[in-house]
Amino acid sequence: MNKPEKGFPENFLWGGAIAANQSEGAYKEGGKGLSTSDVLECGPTRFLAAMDPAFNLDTKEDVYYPSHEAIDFYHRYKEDVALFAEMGFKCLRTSIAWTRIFPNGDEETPNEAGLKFYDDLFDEMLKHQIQPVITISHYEMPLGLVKKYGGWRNRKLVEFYERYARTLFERYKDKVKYWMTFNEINVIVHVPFIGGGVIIQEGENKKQVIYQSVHHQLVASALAVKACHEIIPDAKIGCMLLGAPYYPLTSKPADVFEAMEKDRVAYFFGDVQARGYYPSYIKRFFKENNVDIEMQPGDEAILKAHTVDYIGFSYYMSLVVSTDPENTDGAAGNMLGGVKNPYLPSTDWGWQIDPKGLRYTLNQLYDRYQKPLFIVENGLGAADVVEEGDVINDDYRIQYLHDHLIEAREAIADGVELIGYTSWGPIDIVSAGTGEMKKRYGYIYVDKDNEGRGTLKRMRKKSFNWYKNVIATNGEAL
Ligand code: BGP
Repeated sequence: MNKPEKGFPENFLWGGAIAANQSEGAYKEGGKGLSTSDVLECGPTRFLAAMDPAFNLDTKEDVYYPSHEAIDFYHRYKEDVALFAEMGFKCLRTSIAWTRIFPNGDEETPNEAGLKFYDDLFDEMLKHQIQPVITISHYEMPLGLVKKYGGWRNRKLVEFYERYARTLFERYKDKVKYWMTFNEINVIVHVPFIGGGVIIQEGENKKQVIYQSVHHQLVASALAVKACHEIIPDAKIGCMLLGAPYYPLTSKPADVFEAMEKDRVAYFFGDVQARGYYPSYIKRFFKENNVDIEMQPGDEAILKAHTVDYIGFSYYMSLVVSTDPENTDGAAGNMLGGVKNPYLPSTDWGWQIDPKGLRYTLNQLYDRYQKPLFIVENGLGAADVVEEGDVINDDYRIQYLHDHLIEAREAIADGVELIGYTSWGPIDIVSAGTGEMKKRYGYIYVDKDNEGRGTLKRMRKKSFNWYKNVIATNGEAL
């Protein structure tokens, strides 16, 4: 790859990232089955609610579920893809809704209407020279697999996922050359229902259930890598980690060590997916927490043989850890949490803004794995105001993205091999964490509110032309 001293490589994959459950809507159309995201309500506690052993897996009447219509991308994708093309996108990251392809998850044959939808979507992107970058499972899975099998705690899921992945590779082999197996795979440790359709029951050893489910996902991911390499030899398939580095609050050795331990909770996944084996530190952790992973003969060989081609990751913020029990000054943080960093500002949703942390993360990941990196999510969730004449002056978003891209450029100059950047939610979509529409990331505004009211009209924000110019100049305009 051509690496200019201070700039972005040629063929850098500029674009944006969305997910099926947060954008498509049409939750029952084309034979789609219900997914785990279809039973999540709107509100700040929706992830917490899904941690309750008594969590209701059926939709209730008179309740608003944000995924059911979302921004109606299912019907409006042509208009939206044209807007992405106008910005000059080289790629669009989205996910496939598992439930459009296998409505309950355990069918033998796929649903043709679902397959056809993505054929049409990918054709539309390719018509505009936009490469699809596809996540196989982004925070959703068939609800049928949760009800009947208990989600990823069940080994059967490996087989169902492999069938699903193989179906996708066979069908889209000529159209999709960039894949990722599981979105933010490490999230299962923090919110098991979101990451793996797992509900922990009273009295269960939570860590045992979670890491057994994790093992199943890691094997499934490796089998998907294998299948992808067999079926689409010219494709690249990566993992996808939630990247939020931990800093120690003080230079107290205990704090420094704790920050390393916290980082390892996420690195564990990358370590297995990129290096191909369970790292030594996790074995001690398992022992001390009475976790005993049941493996099948051959699992270790599968993990070893089928490592990922690149590391995809999201980056929104850094986090801070303190071993001082008196320090309860918490900061919000995309499911992970920590204490407040006195040196950083926060977004309206309490996420700490740290552009330098992106350069730090890129260097850490590259030092650790020596594989190409792909920033597949980054962005600012903010409440935008529509001014007269449909004008949206989102200078704060431009600032956030600008500052992060400057640090990405620095990381490239540090020697990091970075293949692309897809900012999160280039068009406003449903928030994963809260289900809100008010928490907007887009260059394109969508007229819809938290209660589901609005015309769904699309409007260009100030950041639209800004990003267009960044792409047109391959980052020179920053
Ligand atoms: C990541 C998820 C996305 C996403 C983003 C922003 O964790 O992969 O699906 O939505 O975070 O989070 P939120 O939507 O909660 O602001």
